[in-house]
Amino acid sequence: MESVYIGLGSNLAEPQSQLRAALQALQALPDSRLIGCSSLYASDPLGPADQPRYVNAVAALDTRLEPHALLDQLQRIELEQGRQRKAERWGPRTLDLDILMFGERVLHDERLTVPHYHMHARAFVLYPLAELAPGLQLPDGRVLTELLTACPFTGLERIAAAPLPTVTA
Ligand code: A4P
Ligand code: MG
Repeated sequence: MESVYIGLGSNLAEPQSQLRAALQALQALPDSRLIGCSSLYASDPLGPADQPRYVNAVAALDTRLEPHALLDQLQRIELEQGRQRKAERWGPRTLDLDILMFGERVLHDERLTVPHYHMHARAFVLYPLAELAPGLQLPDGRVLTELLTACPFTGLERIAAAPLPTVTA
């Protein structure tokens, strides 16, 4: 089993319900075990400002799936929850599931960049991630505590407790 962190985001069609439904879908993934989820956070949109605020969280999953097989599963869940891919970059969406970290792996191909390319600078990723894995280190050696120091909590608001029991790494 490898330890994976998944970023969840939604700003359409009842975002909190979208995240809870996504967690149920993650719980049902083959060859995998959902370990926990952070609190839910409301966050100001990154990208076009004329869209609703997001709800974000991070989930921890242990899996025997390979990274591309996991990505296939995440994209299936996004589609099942009504995700429409539009041309506009960073536009509104019912559900976005990003692979933030996949064990110690560093991947870069046409479908997958791991660690996720902007995770190190996004408050709506780093603060929920810190609830699950406060001692986390990125494959390049940077530690989560350092990244948090450089990333203010601005625009973020904790709005609900973890929808699942959390196991701290
Ligand atoms: N892809 C590459 N690496 C990965 C990865 N590690 N995990 C590819 C998941 N997918 C990965 O993604 C585009 C392509 O990225 C996929 O086909 C996959 O092969 P997408 O989900 O179709 O499109 P996207 O999410 O709009 O693109 P992008 O650039 O990944 O956007 P982000 O970085 O996900 O940002 N503001 C707030 N407050 N909260 C948010 O959650 N999210 C976004 C989207 C913008 N603003 C936000 C938030
Ligand atoms: Mg995405």
